[in-house]
Amino acid sequence: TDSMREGKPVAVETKHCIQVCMFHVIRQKYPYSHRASTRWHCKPNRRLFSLTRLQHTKSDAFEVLAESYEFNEIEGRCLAFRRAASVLKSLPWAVQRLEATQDLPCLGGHTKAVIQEILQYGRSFEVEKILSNERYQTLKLFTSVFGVGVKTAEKWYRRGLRSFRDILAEPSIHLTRMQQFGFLHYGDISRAVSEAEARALGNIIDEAVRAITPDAVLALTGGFRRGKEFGHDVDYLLTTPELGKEEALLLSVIDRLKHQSILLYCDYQASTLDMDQLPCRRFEAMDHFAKCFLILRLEAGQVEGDLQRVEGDSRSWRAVRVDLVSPPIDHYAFALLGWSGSRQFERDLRRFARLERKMLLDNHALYDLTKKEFLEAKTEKDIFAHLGLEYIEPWQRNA
Ligand code: DCT
Ligand code: MG
Repeated sequence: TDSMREGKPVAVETKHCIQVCMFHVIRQKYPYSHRASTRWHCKPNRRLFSLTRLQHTKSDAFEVLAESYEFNEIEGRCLAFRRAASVLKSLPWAVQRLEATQDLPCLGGHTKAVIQEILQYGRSFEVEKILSNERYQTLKLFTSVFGVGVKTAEKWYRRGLRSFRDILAEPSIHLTRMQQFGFLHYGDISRAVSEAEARALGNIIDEAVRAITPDAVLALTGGFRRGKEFGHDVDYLLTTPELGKEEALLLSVIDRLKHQSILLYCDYQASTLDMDQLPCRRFEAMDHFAKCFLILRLEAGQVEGDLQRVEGDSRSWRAVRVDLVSPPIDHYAFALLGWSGSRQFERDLRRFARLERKMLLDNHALYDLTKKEFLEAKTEKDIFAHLGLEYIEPWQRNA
């Protein structure tokens, strides 16, 4: 980080802080205006997709490889491909020759072989083989249902089930409530949510929150906070300045949405926050804040422009997935940083904290292992400062 402050490229300095550093390096090398930068992550993406985006399926070659390893529960390789994809995405220039990737971090031999193949033949035979694999196709289909994870998908696949029709016609399969609603609203919730739809939902939630607690704190998080134009859901944090009242606020908001008849599904999870159990070392573990996973009904009239739906769909509404998370106000900054993502950015920031700073960071807190104490933060800026990192805006966290 010292050399980072001096403006020297440090992306290859250590393996631990690659992604965090990549952003700083790229920012210093390629300065851009604030307005332009909200789209900054999109442009290089598009250029990259001309390299690794598979024309016929519109998916990303590395994402397919990562997913295939995820389905085979080979976590290390899965993360390696996600990290490689993320480094390539953060480049403001298109890779045209393999030599150009020489000094980039996180690109292993396997990744480079795939890049070389794509540069040479315009396709990756390994990726094409995965895409035509029946198990991959089936797991991809099953895990696209809300409430179905890799383990369940695998179980169904092993039983010889290959389609939604097979699952729904199989009397011995007992779907969870979440899966039932996942199937019921499949067409809607597997369709991307637009920025305009996210904004409309924001208005609805804001109105509900204000009616209950006028001084409540409500923040859009997830991909939309990072400036993405589309997402798979809409994520919000909501809390109150009055410590201990946040859970009641969330329950009242849910109640209000129910009375407005727009609550199609609600999976409420009460808070299990216990400071004695922190810090948590498992990244993938769900945090302990009170939260709910919802499916809400969004009316066309509430959205500026059109609803995202298939042609010929004459309904005046669509279903949208919404997550509401309610941390106590003294954990708010950590929850905001964690829920703003991206997942890859969070993973790398945590890794940086652990390996470079001997600190444990998660959605709840930052713990200094040397001093053996929790470090307080009111804002995200405080957390970056504790980590000795320059603050970066959410739109720069699209790793
Ligand atoms: N997150 C978390 N703990 C979870 C789930 C998510 O800390 N159990 C964080 C990581 C990213 C962020 O919250 C939002 O999660 P998603 O909605 O899955 O991702 P996204 O970046 O908003 O992308 P999408 O556009 O697909 O919703
Ligand atoms: Mg999201």
